Amino acid sequence: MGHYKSNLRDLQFNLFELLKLDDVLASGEFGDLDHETAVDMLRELRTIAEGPIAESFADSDRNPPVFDPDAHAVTLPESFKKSFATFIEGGWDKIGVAEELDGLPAPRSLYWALSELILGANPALFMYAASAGFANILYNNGTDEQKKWATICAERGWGATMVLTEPDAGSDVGAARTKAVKQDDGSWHIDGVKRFITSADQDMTENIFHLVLARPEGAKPGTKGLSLFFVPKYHFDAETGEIGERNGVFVTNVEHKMGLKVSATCELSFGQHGTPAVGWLVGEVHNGIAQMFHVIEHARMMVGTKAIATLSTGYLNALDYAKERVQGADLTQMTDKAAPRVTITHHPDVRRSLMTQKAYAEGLRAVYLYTASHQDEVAAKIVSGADADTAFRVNDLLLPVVKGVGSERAYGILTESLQTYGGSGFLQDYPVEQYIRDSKIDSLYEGTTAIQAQDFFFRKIIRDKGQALAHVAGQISSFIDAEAGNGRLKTERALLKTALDDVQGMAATLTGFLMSAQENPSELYKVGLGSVRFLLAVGDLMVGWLLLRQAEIAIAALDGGAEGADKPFYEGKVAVASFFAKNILPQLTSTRAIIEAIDNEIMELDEAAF
Ligand code: ST9
Ligand code: FAD
Repeated sequence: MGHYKSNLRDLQFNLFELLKLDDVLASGEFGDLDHETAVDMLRELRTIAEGPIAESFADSDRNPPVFDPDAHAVTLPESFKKSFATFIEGGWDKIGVAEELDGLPAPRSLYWALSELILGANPALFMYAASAGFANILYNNGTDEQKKWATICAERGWGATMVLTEPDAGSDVGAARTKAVKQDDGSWHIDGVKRFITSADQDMTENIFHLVLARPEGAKPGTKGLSLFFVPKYHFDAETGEIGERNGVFVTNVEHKMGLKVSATCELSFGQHGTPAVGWLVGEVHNGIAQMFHVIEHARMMVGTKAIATLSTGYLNALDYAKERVQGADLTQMTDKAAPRVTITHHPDVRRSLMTQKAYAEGLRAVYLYTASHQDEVAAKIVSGADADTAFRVNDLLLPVVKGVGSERAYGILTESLQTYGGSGFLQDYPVEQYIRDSKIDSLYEGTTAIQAQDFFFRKIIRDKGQALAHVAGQISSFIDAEAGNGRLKTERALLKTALDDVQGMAATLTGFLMSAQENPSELYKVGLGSVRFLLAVGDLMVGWLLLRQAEIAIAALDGGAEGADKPFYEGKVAVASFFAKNILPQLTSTRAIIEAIDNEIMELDEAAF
């Protein structure tokens, strides 16, 4: 048995019972794709995710990629290449991709549910295999000629990267110095050094194409002066795809990392080794940052889902261990030294911990799938009554929640999964220590949590004039008012109401700081001091709400006579929602008080006093 434990039952519950995927499929928007096919896909992918895809997870951590500085080449472990081949040979990389690229369009909720299985089993594999998705973005943004290239890239399964970061341009992408110089033939020469580039070299595909942000000579400073370039590792015949000369883009270093080791993180040099790095302006328009955000939005969703997938398998592994591990007597018999020893699931603190893990793993899964449902017009209408414009805004609003909250909570709660094992959790005999190392990156790349929190408040709430937030808050209010749960969720709905009031209070306080900043600019610091807490609080509100909606469905199913394996599944849904409402949501009241009392003392403090 491999390390990966999926939760197919919960994925199906979310898709079909909570998010009405059958109605979405019945709309005809996704051709012949029907319930049976969707379930078959989930089952089939689960089987290979838990089997051959998960198989190389530990081996490729212990035997990470090898860099040859003379050849500028990265060699991946054989075990990993085998897992990768299984995925590609099954055609799984083409799901969710446009038909023009030989893909299979699918509802985004189904696409992300399938993705969770890979992201939980072997996340780096998903990233190496994302090239058809990258090609799709090139196709959508490219000229007619570039659309042709995109089909070649997808057809031949070339690797792909997103290239923004430089030593002095991390969060501040607009500080990038890599430049682009136009050539007489319409191409561009890219000149500079990028760092931390995921998948920038590997030995699994015949070519790699890089989507690179660079500044054309004379362009303005900041992100708006950046343009997006298509830079292949090898030149190729634009008709046949046949590989030609080596282009002047070379990997010049591979980082040694805490985790996610099989995902090669590379320094990538353009035009530094005597051969020009030739690139082509995507779409022949200078609109690089907006174009790159098409990739970034997808990647942020991917990172959040990766974190949540890892938390889920961490929890399920810990749960299995807890059911087997015998240690100590029942607390009520603690004074009886001869009392029978029990499995640790009998201990209240272990139960508290397991229920916390379950709540975040299942609640955050619901959050990412609810978000995904707003990535399709037809699904959004069914799920929340949102029109196309609102759906777009809600997806935008929730992306930093999926990414920022998903990554922070997963990393934090995975330490509970490790704790469940006692000292054994610290050993490499179990997967949780690797889960923790591999998931730390999720709060860092694709915009750190601080950046997500600022994006959430300034862009997704203030610039949006609160429209998307009001839509989601309206959904939560309707649930609170609707007597959900057949009389059995009254306390929980009251707790949810308090949490909603608290979050709305926090939003009002932060907005107040922003308004006061017009008179006194230092008031803006208070927004920066409160924004991450606010983002996490909204995440808790969303988790609490969606768990309670699930509980409502579960109560109806139990009342309808659910039996067999369904019975404990639904009972667990009711219990976890109630636990979260009673144990986590009340904490938002103190977060609100903290935000209301924010002052600028630490901003005024001399650095020397830190
Ligand atoms: C990285 C990669 O870390 C890690 C893993 C890689 C794995 C690869 C595989 C992933 C799979 C993905 C494949 C794709 C497949 C697709 C499949 C499809 C079928 N939303 O606020 P301003 C834009 S990579 C949208 O003034 P500053 C917008 O155009 C490195 N757009 O920003 C805006 O103009 P306007 C990741 C947004 O102050 C313009 O930017 N690095 C958004 O100039 C300027 O906005 C980072 O993430 C948004 N939320 O710059 C950097 N925000 O306003 C983090 C901005 O007119 N830093 N735009 O609309 C930031 O995000 C900064 O906030 C900043 C600030 C750079 C944007
Ligand atoms: P910094 O920006 O220096 O941040 C340092 C600290 O300061 C952080 O805590 C941050 O939150 C905080 N901070 C910075 N600015 C602000 C601000 N304005 N307000 C509040 N706090 C702030 N990049 C790519 O282009 N392509 C890739 O494929 C890619 N893959 C990566 C893979 C790995 C393993 C790693 C480690 C990084 C990768 N990156 C990639 C880069 C990644 O996106 C950046 O590391 C990330 O955006 C943060 O930038 P930085 O490391 O320079 O940190």
